[in-house]
Amino acid sequence: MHQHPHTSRRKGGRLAGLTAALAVVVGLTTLSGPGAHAADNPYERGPAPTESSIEALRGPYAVSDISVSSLSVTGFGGGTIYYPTSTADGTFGAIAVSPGFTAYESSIAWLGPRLASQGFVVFTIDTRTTLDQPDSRGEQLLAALDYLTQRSAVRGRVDSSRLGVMGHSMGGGGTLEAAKDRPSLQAAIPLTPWNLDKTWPEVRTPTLIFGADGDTIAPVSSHAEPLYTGLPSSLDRAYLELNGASHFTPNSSNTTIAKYSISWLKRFIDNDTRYEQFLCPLPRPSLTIEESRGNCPHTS
Ligand code: 9J3
Ligand code: ZN
Repeated sequence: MHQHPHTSRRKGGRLAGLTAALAVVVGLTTLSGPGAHAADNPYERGPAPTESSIEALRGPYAVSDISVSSLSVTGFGGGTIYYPTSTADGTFGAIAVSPGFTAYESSIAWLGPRLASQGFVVFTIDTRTTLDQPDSRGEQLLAALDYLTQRSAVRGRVDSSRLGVMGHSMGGGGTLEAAKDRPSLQAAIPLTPWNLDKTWPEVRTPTLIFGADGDTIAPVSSHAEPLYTGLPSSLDRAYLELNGASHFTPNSSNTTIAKYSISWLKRFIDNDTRYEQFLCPLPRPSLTIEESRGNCPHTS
């Protein structure tokens, strides 16, 4: 329980009251700006969000990047680490992102700076071969997270207890595999996922699945929707079906994917309930959302 100075004050005189009030003002001033931390949530990063701040092309943090050669790692194909440049806010939660079948890191690269600028370390990866299947992509996402937290140049900036996974198509199928294999993951976001396995009762990681109404490669009726239904009904889970979208919509900058992904990652990796307003109640069908499902309020 967090106690504010004024709640613990007893009978102090007028001067004591003023001193306490001044201390509060000085404290607030010191903590203002993008580095503001709420005393009640040590994982909160950045200013209070608005609809426009989660839709913006860039968030409040300037971003740097490091290229990781496939020759310097094992278990995945290398990639690019995007991270907030400043060290003033301490560590950040982190995610790894996998591309789909036959595709390269470049196909999901837009998520790197878009998510990192909101206060995450984001590792967009290549797989060992572009033909790797979902179970392999899941293992590679976990190998990338292990590299990020244990060996990368930015390991000191990452909170290794607050990690998540994302991926497109077979990389989205791999996202579920990674969550199944490592229940300590705090968030999972499959994008127009493809996986032949529709049963996921083992998953304990809050999962947001994006489908695309016009997907003919991984139709929602045989992939995204049964994958969502295959998650435990007791899990914090959501399904958002993009309107007027295709299998490849997640391969370019997309504000609907970005705003709900940022909200999900903030809510579950940072425990940041300031973002709950964008997730619950569920977004209603609109020009951008064909259908939405999920539990509200969240339970974790
Ligand atoms: O990663 C994907 O785009 C999966 C869709 C696919 O090509 O499946 C065919 C086997
Ligand atoms: Zn549907």
